[in-house]
Parts: sequence; structure tokens; C-alpha cells
Amino acid sequence: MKVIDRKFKMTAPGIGVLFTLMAGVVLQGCGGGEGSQKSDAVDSEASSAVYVPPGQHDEYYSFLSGGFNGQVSVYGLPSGRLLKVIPVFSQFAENGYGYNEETKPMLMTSHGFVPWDDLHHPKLSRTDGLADGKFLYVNGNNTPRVAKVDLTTFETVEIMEIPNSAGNHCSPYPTNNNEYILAGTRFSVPLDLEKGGMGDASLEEYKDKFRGSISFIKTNEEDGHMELDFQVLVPGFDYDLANGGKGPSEDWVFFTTYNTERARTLKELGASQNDRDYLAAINWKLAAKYAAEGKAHEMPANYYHNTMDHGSHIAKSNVIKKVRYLLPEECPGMMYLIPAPKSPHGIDVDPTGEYMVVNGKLASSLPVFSFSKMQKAIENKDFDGEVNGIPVFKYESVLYGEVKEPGLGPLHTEFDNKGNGYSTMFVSSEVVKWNVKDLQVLDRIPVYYSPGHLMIPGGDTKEPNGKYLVAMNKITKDRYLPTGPELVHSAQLIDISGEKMRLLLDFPTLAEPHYAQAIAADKVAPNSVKFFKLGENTHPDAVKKESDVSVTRNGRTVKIKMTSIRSHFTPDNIEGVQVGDTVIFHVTNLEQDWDVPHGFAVMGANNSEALIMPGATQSLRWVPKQAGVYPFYCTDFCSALHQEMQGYVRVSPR
Ligand code: CUK
Ligand code: CUA
Repeated sequence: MKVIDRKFKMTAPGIGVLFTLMAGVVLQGCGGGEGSQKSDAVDSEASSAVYVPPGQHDEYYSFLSGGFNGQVSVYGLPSGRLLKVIPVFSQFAENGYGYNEETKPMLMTSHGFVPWDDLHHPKLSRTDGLADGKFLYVNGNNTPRVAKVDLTTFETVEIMEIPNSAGNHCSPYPTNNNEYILAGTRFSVPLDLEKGGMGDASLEEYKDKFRGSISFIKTNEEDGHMELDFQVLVPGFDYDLANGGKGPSEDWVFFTTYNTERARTLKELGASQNDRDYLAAINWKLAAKYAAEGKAHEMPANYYHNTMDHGSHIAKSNVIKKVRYLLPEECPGMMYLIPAPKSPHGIDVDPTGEYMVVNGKLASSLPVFSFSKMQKAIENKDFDGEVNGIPVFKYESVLYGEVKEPGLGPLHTEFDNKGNGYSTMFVSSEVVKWNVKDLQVLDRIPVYYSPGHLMIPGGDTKEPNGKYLVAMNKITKDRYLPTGPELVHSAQLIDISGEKMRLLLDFPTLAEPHYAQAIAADKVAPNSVKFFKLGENTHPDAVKKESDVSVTRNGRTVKIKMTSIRSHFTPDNIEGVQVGDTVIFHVTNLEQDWDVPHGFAVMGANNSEALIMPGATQSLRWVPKQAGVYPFYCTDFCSALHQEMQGYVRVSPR
């Protein structure tokens, strides 16, 4: 059976060639063959290690990205229980996000209303280099955006579109005190520096006209509010992932790149001749200094910045018309290139800030670069040419060493608190533990199957926790009961507290998690909001007592301000609506108690329900097309008389 497993792993798209090349290596045991079969069995103590008794809480919150569902899912660890789905770049029928009038502006972009995106990387906000539990920043890959989730309410409260970017993939990366959230483009595109935004160019002109961008988003310490300070326009490579320094390397951030020969077509890209691509090193502090000192140029722009108001819970869109940019060739010392294995994927900096690991998915070893050697090489000008005025280091002058034969298809690495790195091997389907100092492989455990990212709570900070690791796997196959052609993706919880890794739990995930972050529950739970105070509700159409409800007509628009409280709506018998009117229901939930939302749905209304939190107001827009007497009701079972929580709207012919 194991043989069959290996076979389908190898036929994953794009891996066929690699398999042929490396088949020999696999058979020689690089893929964890023998030893892995033993760890396949979960020991009898595993269940008690993840068992959280009914009524008790998990030790960690973990935030898994949903990839192509545009959402974040919140799981408790170690139980693997799903606690919440947070819609970010999606419409969410469950609670009306993106359907109701309050949240629609969150999804506005310069391309119009874009209620979908591909969400890859959740990153917790930081204080002194450690996750502080205040906010979660996430990226939208497709229509480049960065969003912020407030961890007191678990709601998306801010979304900023990123201009001059295409495929916002190496994003977001918060520096150690959230001075900046950095967001790097994946695709380079032709930029029109005069008129702003994307220009027109033939792919033949790729080398000269295409550029990438790295956005420096400033955040406000109080409320995490984002503001695009400036961008660095970088050479037209493709940029993949970002990770930042700590301690000695705190001022630096690193980006993996591919297609550095700047091929024009996918065919050329696939056949790209360079043996090496680059790890780009950017001194973000120096960049900020250059920008502050007036080195930045300005160009026209057109991007949306959407924010949710605290009091009214109404989102507003702000369109911003210009952006500042730096050119690396004008900013000496700001950017360097380190030769790295061809088409590298993840870049990860260890907790000491000295070692930068490049996960070269096609490479047979894992290169580890040294930050102090890089500093020396800068001092000694130990360069090997340049690209667009950006110095390129000699490989050997910055290399600390290589982890030999770690496995096949290394994608991502995180660290524990004992000086070890853990890397995912996509092709050989395993997690490999190695020592950062001596670069020896210490242990390997098979995962099912083909892991992308892995996550250790705090594993990308200076103080990782050494207890758990979560592998997020791309292929599920036979791990659960079959559900037709589409299977859930799967995460696996691994105990890393001992010398040997130990598989504890499989749990299904929503859509495709790429990265995840986790934080101790006591950093988030005490601040969780239980309900919104009615007295602080500043929604202009809120009604705070039943006697204030109203139905008012203004031309063809009918505004219905109503309330909900166990177990009735006021008014619950609405007249005066005509066919073709635009009807807006503003429903205020008068409850002042934890966990008593009321829902609201009208027959035939083609948007969604509303799910109104205690003390809040939500608005649904409806244009009835036929005369009739339309029932409405509460959709969330709220009391013994929930079923009776209903009413009618009469729609008369015009
Ligand atoms: S990426 Cu998906 S497995 Cu978008 Cu961070 Cu590596
Ligand atoms: Cu209110 Cu059910």
C-alpha cells in the first residue's frame, strides 16, 4: 500500500519530471521509506494527548488560511476542533458578510466588487517580535489585497488593495513591532510610472518594462490601522515568499524569487536555464529612512482602502490616488541578491536571526545562509556582479552550510525552541527535523500527503513553542471516508516535544490551508467581546427601543427600521411596500447578552439572511418583483419561541 501512496504523490502536477530525475534517491531511502512505516501507526497515548474534555478549552487558537475559499478558519489545538470561520475575501451566507449593506464596501476594489480571493498567509500582529493576539493580517493573492481581522471580535475590519502588484503572494509580513506590514508581488507587470498603475507592453518587452513591487504598509499602534507608506519597485522577477529577521537581522526582510532570467512565456519559464535564482535581502529600516529623507518618487494610483467603523459597524471605502516609490538602484545598501537554488519556495529565518533557510523545492539540499557572513560580505564588497544596480553576493560568501539529502521537494521550514528546524517535503511526503547548528537530519515522519506549509506556534518568531507542529497537507486521498472526487484537505498534529516526532491527530480543514499561525489561548480569549453595547451603537438607522421603529418611504425607497428581541420582531406586520420598490430592512438586535444573535430572512429576497449580533444593526436590501404577502422569520434558534419569531411584509401591485 505504501508503494501505491508514493506513486500518486509522484504524479502530482509538475513533479513527474522531478520524480524521474530523483527516483534513485527516493529508493535509497530519502523519502522516509522504512522507518516511516512504523510511525504510521498512532500510539495509544496519542488520543489522550489531544483529548480536551467536554466543557474544557483548548490550549491554543490556530488560524488556518482557507486558500481559495478566501476565509480564515479558527481551530482549537490540540483538539483540532473547528471554532469559527472568518470570512475575509468572500461573501458568507452564514452571517451576511459581503451580502448586507454594512459589509459590502469591504469587498470593493478598483476592479469593482470582488467578493472572492485566494487567501494564503495569516500573520499575527507583533509586539517585541512576539505575537500579541491583537490582530491577524492576511493576504489576498489574486486581486492584490491585505486584510486585518480584529481578534476581539474575530471580524474582518480592514481591507487594503495593493497598487502596482499582481498576485500578492509574499505577503503579509509584519516586522517585529508591526512598524510595517510588508507585501510583495508575485507577478511582475508593466508599470506606467507616468500615468500610474499597470501599463501596456508586449511580453517581448518583459525585461525592460516589467517590474515587481514590495509595499510598505504602516500600521497604527492603537488600532492597527493600515496606510500604504511607499513601495520599492524591484526588478521584474517573480517573487514567492517573505520572512523577516530577528535580533541581529531585525532590520532585514528576505524574499525568494524565481524566473530571474525574466523569461517571457510559461514555456520559457518552465525551461528556465538559470541554475540559480535569488534570495532578495532588503533592509526595510533603511528603505523607510530613504523614503522619509525624500528619496521617494510619486506616481498616480487608484486603489481602495476599506475600513469598518467601530461604532456603527458600517464599512467605508476610501479611494487613494497616489503612491510613493523607491527605486533600489537609487538607494545604495537597501537591497542585495543572494544566489539560491533554482525556483526556491519558502524562506525562513531561525529564532536567533542568524540563519536563513531557503527551501529550494527542486534542490537536493537545503541551503542555510548566515546573516553575519552576509554583513561581512557587504563590508568587503564580496560581490559577483549585479542586476539592475543591485549587488549579487557570491554564494559561498554568504552560505553557512547545507542540509544534505533532507528529502524531496522542500517547501517550508519552522523552528522549535531547542535549535531545530522542521521542513516539509512535498514530494517525499514527510516532515524532516534537522539541527540548525550542525545541519544534521535528526528525524523524519511521514505525513499524508504532500505537505505545503507547516506551523509551530511561534515558530516564525524569536520564541517558538516546542510542543506541537501542524503539517498542512495538499492531498488527502484515503485518510477519510470518501466524499466523491472532492476531498477535504487535511492537517496533522505532531508532537515535537521529544526526540522523535509523534503523530497525534488528523483533522479535516476547509478549502486549502496554506500557512497558519497559532497563539496561546490566554493571549486572545480574555479580550474576546461578548456582545456589542446598544448604547455605543452609532449606526444611523439603529433603533434602540421598540417604540422608535418606523417604515418610511422616500420616492421608490422604503426604509424599515426594526428591532429583534426574544421572541419577536417589531414591526412584524409591515404594509406600504409596492412591487419594484427598493426595500431596506435595518434590523437592530436589542439583546444585551452573550450568544443571542437573531437571524432575519425574507422569502424571495435573493441576497442572504442577516445574522445580527446583540447590540448591532444589519441591513438587507430587497427589490420585490411580484405582489404578495411575504413571510419573514428569525433564522437562528434563539429561544423556546424561536419558531414564532416571524412576520409578514405586504407587497402591493404598483
Ligand atoms: S504558499 Cu501554499 S504551500 Cu502560497 Cu505560502 Cu507554500
Ligand atoms: Cu430570534 Cu430565533
